[in-house]
Amino acid sequence: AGNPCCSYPCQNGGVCMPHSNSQYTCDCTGTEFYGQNCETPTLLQRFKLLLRPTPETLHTWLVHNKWLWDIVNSMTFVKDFIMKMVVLIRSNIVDAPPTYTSDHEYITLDAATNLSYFTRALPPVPRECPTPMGVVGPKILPDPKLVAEKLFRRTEFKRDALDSSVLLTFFAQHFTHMFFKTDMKKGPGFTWGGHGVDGSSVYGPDKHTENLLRSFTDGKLKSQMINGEEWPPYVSDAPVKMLYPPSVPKDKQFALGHEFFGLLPGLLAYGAIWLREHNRVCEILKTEHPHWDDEQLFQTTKLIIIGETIKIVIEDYVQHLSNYHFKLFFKPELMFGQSFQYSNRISVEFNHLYHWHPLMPDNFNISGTDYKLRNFMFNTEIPVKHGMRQLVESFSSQHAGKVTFRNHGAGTMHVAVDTIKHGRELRFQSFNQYRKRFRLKPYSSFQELTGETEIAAELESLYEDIEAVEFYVGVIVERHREQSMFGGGMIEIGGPFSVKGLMANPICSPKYWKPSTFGGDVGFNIIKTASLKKLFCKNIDGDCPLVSLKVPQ
Ligand code: MNH
Repeated sequence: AGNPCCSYPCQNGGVCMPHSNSQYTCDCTGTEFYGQNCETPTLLQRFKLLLRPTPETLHTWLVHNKWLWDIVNSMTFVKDFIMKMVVLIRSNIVDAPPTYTSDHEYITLDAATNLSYFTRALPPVPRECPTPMGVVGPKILPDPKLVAEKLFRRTEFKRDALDSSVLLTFFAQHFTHMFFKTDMKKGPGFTWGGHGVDGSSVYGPDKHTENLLRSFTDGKLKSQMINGEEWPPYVSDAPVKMLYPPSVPKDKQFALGHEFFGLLPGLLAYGAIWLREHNRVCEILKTEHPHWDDEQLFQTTKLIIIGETIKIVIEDYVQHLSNYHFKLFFKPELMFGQSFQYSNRISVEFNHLYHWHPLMPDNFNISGTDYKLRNFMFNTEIPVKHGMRQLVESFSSQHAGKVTFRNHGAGTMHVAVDTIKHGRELRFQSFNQYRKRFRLKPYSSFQELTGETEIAAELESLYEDIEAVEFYVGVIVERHREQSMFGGGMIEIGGPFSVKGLMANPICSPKYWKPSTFGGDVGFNIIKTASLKKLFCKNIDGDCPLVSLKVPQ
């Protein structure tokens, strides 16, 4: 007899325990449901279900009724309450401490203690199950290359509906590579990252790299002046491990916090602007504390840079992605005294859903010159030649692609294929299982999933059963919500991981979040007033350039 848990009989977050006689029990503890399959709500839960608006309704409210949100945004008590609820409700959906890894379909202590694992929101499908998704769908899933060709390859460039700019694209890539770091030597379920916003995209993944990037004077990082602008040092001056192709000479290889950040001028631009900001903050702290040594200036500036990062991610980046009329804000005090764990673990599902390669256009226009991706990649001359001002203005003026079906550029198709392969190797449960895990209604038809007919028909011919659609395929081809960059799955699964990762940072905890940690009010205020616009404007000479995550009309 097979494993009865392969059919996922336990509902509402109940845990399935198989017995030797092909029977099972559902552990409904803490779910507020009971019954054989945790299918019956308790009286209290029944009321909650009646009163709680669906995620779709909430989204509709948040992207409409601007007049109402304008009032809400002006009332401190009301907006504080809403922001607190956003953080608490979203982060409650993420298990802390972490529970699962990709190596076991049950809870292990390793899941909590072994930091080389990405964690898992849902455990893998047991190996002995009849099909890759449990009991439903084909025994052998369709060829990943075929799936990518039929569903992902860009036919024509579709631009993002919110007019996101390429500056947004590179922000997403630069920011998330701080914590999405698959350790392929160990396998797709493992990571060499620090599980959160740790500044490693600027300072490197370890102490050794950090020391190579430091100047050891006044807390500053090594840098060089080219054409009157501050840029990162070359590898010859800061011999960190970087992955450049042989075509880039050693004396043209910039040294950055992440080994891949030589890949694209947009990543180099963000690397350089954060480096400039670090060195700028060092000078401010040195004026404030003339007696501080290099070490204290460096360490305190690093804390400020992490604070600025979180502030900008919430108030500029997530604000843009969400498109809500409610103005999100960074206020760690809101969580004090609430039940909230200041620890975070990156899940491999979060990594997969963040493969937003459709954001990338096929060519890049910098001040009138069109570069094909092929000539843009690993081209370290471009940033220096055009300068930071032209880069940021050009990125702000070019449209990003729409994260949807048939919009992966040729240069990133292989990444999509790998993502599908990894999802299978890690035995990801189906997209519908993840919808349920994150409090969404599972789809009942392919049409309902895509909101159209052509892709729905392709999907059906590939997967046969709606319950067998894979996770990554689901989040990409899903019908978008109104006034949104994504479908409901991307938002409701990604949102909790994102909010938890930002607010569970150590600097947000009561013993850290006070002026003295950041060199007094001067440092604390740098965090509290940070914005993407200021980040660029304070670090580019002359007038403030155009800095926008949205292409101006
Ligand atoms: Mn991208 C991983 C290429 C843009 C997010 N990306 C990878 C990998 C390659 C790659 C190669 C390695 C994965 C593999 O093959 O298994 N990515 C690119 C290229 C571009 C690019 C050539 C632009 C052109 N990537 C982007 C953008 C995002 C993004 C934009 C948006 C957030 N990429 C990811 C994530 C990973 C990844 C997330 C996973 C990283 C990891 O786990 O190590």
